[in-house]
Order: sequence, then structure tokens, then C-alpha cells
Amino acid sequence: MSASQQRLLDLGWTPDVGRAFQPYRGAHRLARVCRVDRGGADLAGGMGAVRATYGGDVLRAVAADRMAQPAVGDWTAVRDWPDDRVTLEAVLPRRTAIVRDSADRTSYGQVVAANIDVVVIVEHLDPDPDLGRIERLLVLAWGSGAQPVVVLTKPDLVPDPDGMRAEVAEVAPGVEILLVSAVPGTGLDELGALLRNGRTLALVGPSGAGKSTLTNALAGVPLLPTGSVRARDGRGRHTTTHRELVVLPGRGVIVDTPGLRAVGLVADDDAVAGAFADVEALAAHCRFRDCAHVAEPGCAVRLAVADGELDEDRLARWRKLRREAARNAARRAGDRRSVVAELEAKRHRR
Ligand SMILES: Nc1nc2c(ncn2[C@@H]2O[C@H](COP(=O)(O)OP(=O)(O)O)[C@@H](O)[C@H]2O)c(=O)[nH]1
Ligand SMILES: [Mg+2]
Ligand SMILES: [Zn+2]
Repeated sequence: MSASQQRLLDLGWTPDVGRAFQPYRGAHRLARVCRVDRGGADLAGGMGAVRATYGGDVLRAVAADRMAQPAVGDWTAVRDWPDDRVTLEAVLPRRTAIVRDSADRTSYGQVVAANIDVVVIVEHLDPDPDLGRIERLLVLAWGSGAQPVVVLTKPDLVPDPDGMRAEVAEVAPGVEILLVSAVPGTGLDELGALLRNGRTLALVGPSGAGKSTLTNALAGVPLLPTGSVRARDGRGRHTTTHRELVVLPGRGVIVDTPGLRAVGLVADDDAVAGAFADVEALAAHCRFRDCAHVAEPGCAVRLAVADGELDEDRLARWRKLRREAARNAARRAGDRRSVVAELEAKRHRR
């Protein structure tokens, strides 16, 4: 195998990526996005690292839909020009995508990371873990199409990490939960075992949870800056200038996302159902199919709350997320209507 092919495998290349790239072969090179900013993207490919600006097709697609914006983890087709410029000409179809809400009027979603195999939700045990945040990040993960895992950091700072882990397990049904301390180095092997066969892990969670520390511990070398001190640019704004996609040759790829503290969700019912499998399973036993779980007779959900099997607060958070999902669905339907109206108007003008 050539060095170039080996690099692509280390970047997480799969036969699907090869197939998606077929139409671009010849005139383009295949590369994966390591970091994006307004002006372009840092990429890695068979030939090594490359900086690219966005081609016309990409810019037009982004103007129409924010989701088309290249994101870390995307596989792309890039083009070399005689004057040494490199342009990113196409984003290949995404296998999975972590999508958050964007405050943008033109679209509802912004891709945080693409082509992720495992979404690692990183939450600290000190200060106390925020169960509501873990639930929201689980909804984000279930919506991405990737497998979720929860990693609880800083167990070395609390007296009863196993007890806290059991509490977190209540809000993460069916999800593996690891206690990992990067500082004394415990639990790292279990997390490291998820990194194999060129799989891509994305670390999500609030800033300060220990994501970059974990990345460095898995890499065995301090690749990323850690701690609360972050670089500032000339205008005094905080910036993260390091690459967000880290390749561990022969193992896998880690995407270290910037802190997602208050993540806006574009959740749908399925993603909420994935994160609240316990509540949904109970609801399936209610006597009435349209049970609102308030005062209906034969309500299995209320019975579980009365029996102490289901936490009232978790039920309240489930209701809130279901309302959010319903609002998102209405918004999306509205968006589609406005696109149809726009097309109609164009036809009449012609
Ligand atoms: N005691 C302890 N401190 C940790 C652990 N993991 C991370 N930290 C510290 O927490 C701080 C924030 O970590 P960092 O990796 O920068 O968090 P990030 O913002 O999620 O990338 C740093 O000062 C780390 O040294 C841990 O397992 N135990
Ligand atoms: Mg960090
Ligand atoms: Zn009910």
C-alpha cells in the first residue's frame, strides 16, 4: 500500500467514501475536513495537510442552506489550480451528522461534525454533572445516527464516583457509561478501545469537562491546548485555532468539538425517543394510546412515578423535549412551504 493510501485509511476512509468520490476522480483530490472557518477549511488527504477556500458551488449551496456548510469530519473533493490555490468543490454525502440549531433565519440546522461513528458525551463529576444537559446531548447524539457513549470525567475529585455514575445511568438508558480520569489515568483503556479500525469519535460537552485532556491522553502526546486559558485573536476574541480533527494512525480519529454548553436542538421525535427509551417503553403500556400522562386512568407513566421508578423531573424534561421536537417539525414544515411559495412566485414572474 502507498503512503498516500495509508494516510487515507488513517483518516477513516471507507469503501462508501471511495464510491461517493468516484464522480470526482481525475480532476479532484479526496480530503477530510480538520477545521473550518469563514474563509475556508484546513483539510487532510493522501498528500498531507492542505488549506482550501470554498469553490463557487459550495458557496452557492451554503447561501441556500446552512447545512451545506463544510464541517469538521466531512469528506470533500478539492481541486488544485495552476496558481497553487486549492478550492473545496464538493462535500460528499454524510453518513452521520451532529446537527445543532442555528440562530439563522435561512435554515434550522448547523452541522457540528460529520461522519462520526461514536458520539462521546463528556461530562464532569466535579462540579456535579448536569443531568438535563446529558439528556439534551443524548438527544443530539441519537439524532446524529452515531452511537452514543457517556464519559464522566474527574472521578478523582469526588468521594463516590460509582454512586454518581448510577445516577447518570438513570438518564442514559441503554448507553455505555465510562468513568475516565485523564489525570491519574484510569478508565482510559475502555475509552481507547472505542478507537479502532479507523473509527471516528466526536467528543461533545461543555468547555472545561476535559475533552482536550482526554484527546491528549488517548494520543499519548499533548496535541491540544487544555485548561481555561484560551488563545485570543487580535480583536480580543476567544479563538480555538488548533485543528479539531486528530488522527491517531492505526487506531482512529478524534473530533474535539469546542464546548457545546447550551446546545440548541433540532431534535425530532425519534431522537427524543432514543434518549428516553425508558419513558417511551412505559408510555406504550398506558391504557389510552393518546395518553397525556396527566390524570388518565391506566397511565403506566404516572404509576412508575408514584412507585419511584421514574423520576418526576426526568418526565418533565421529556415533555419539554417532545414539545421542542413538535415545534421543530412545525418550523420545518413552514420552511418547506415558504420554499414552495418562492418557487410558485418565480414561475408566475416568468
Ligand atoms: N482532576 C482532574 N482534572 C481534569 C481531568 N480531566 C481534565 N481535567 C482538568 O480540567 C481542565 C479542563 O480540561 P480541558 O481538557 O481543557 O477541557 P475541555 O474544555 O473540555 O477541552 C484542565 O485544567 C484539566 O487539567 C480529570 O480527569 N481529573
Ligand atoms: Mg478543549
Ligand atoms: Zn400515560
